[in-house]
Amino acid sequence: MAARLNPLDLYDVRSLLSDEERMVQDSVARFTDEKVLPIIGDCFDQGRFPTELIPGIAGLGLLGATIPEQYGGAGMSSVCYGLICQELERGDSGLRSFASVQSSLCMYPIFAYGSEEQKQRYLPKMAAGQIIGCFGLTEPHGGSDPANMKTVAKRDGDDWVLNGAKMWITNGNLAHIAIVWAQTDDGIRGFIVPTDTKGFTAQEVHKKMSLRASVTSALFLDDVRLPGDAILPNVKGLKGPLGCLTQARYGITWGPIGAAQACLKEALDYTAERVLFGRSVNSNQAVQLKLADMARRITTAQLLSLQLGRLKDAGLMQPTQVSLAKWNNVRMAIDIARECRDVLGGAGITTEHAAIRHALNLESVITYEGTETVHKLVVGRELTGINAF
Ligand code: TGC
Ligand code: FAD
Repeated sequence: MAARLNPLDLYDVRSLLSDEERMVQDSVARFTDEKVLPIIGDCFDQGRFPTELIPGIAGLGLLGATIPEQYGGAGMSSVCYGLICQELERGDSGLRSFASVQSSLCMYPIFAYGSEEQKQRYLPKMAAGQIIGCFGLTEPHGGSDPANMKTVAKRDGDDWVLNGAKMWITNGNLAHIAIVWAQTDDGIRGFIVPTDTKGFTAQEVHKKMSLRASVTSALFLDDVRLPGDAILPNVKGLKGPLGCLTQARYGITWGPIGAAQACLKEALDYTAERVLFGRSVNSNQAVQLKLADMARRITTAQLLSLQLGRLKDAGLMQPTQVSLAKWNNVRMAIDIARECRDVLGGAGITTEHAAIRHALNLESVITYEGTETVHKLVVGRELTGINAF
């Protein structure tokens, strides 16, 4: 008889990974199993980001994983970075968010657009988790259209003076530095803003029903005065922040695979144990159809992200391909998390089980880094050549 397939990896996508990629996946998976899963339900209940996990995350090289070793990074491939996101998000989207923001939205712009002095000064400490960053692009009047930015940076002698507000900023109240995007006479530019600078305030967003184990903040910049060398010198225009988003969105295509796997595993275990009408719940056709559909969608997402990662490592990945995968994979995961919640019945409504936590978290994931609609329209623009935004 043929060996049984792994229900969370029906096509043995793991066999397509290199030894190094498998090793990275295993070490992050262990971290999630041993350090994250025992506490994360309580963190979500309490609305608390587990800062005590930061040294462990940094110790495994998960912050700036793809940044070269000369700047303190781990010099890993994009596929390794994707697997890191997948295994962290199997624990909770909040942890993957923390790593995405630090790595793709803060370390990446310093690495890609910063001066040598900025790279030396910030990147090693960020990789070690000693300096935490946040990324301020979205503004209160509308995040989907960042070109309509109101935050301004004006020259005053050698200094820059920043005024404006940013909204929904992950890590805002944890951060030592903020990468802030602002309009200048020369178009949109990026600035490294130490969060203890006079005039800078971060205010945590409360009453969240999603990403409760993550810090989300509003940022206010009121005559924030920065030295001339706080600007990221090597990029101008919207392509600066959008280039960072491409990195982060790539990782986000992998993360929700982990969330969906966690939910499917929980549903498989629960429906095997629970007996109704004289038989286990998983022996009903209606339930098996749901479980089979989840496995189908997870498999498709795994293959999509792996090929995207291979394209990225070959220097061939296009932003439209990232949009398609972010749309597909987050939609896959939120549908699965909701369906698993249903299959758990009443038990599914508490955070004793993971499904509702993942489903609620994915409400943010489907909105941030470009809403699902934005990504569909990016694909539509590619197909038709018509900008429908
Ligand atoms: P468009 O005219 O298309 O482009 C302007 C310039 O940017 C270039 N570009 C890109 N570069 C790199 N990567 C991409 N994905 C790029 N997309 C565009 C483009 O080539 C052009 O360059 P140039 O040299 O010609 O000037 O700009 P648009 O205004 O038409 O863009 C439209 C749209 C809707 C796609 C864009 O504005 C968009 O993506 N909106 C969504 C905004 C968004 O995703 N915000 C996310 C904020 S950060 C966040 O949510 C973090 S959550 C993190 C967590 O907790 O995990
Ligand atoms: P809007 O842009 O106002 O959109 C409202 C609705 O209109 C959406 O459904 C959208 O799809 C739709 N819409 C917009 N344009 C069109 C169109 N042309 N056609 C059809 N429909 C359209 N931002 C950061 O900069 N840094 C962060 O660290 C960060 N972290 C976040 C963390 C969380 C938990 C959340 C929820 C958000 C975070 N964001 C962050 C912001 C996020 O990127 C924005 O919420 C997102 O880009 C959408 O912007 P908005 O909320 O202003 O919605």
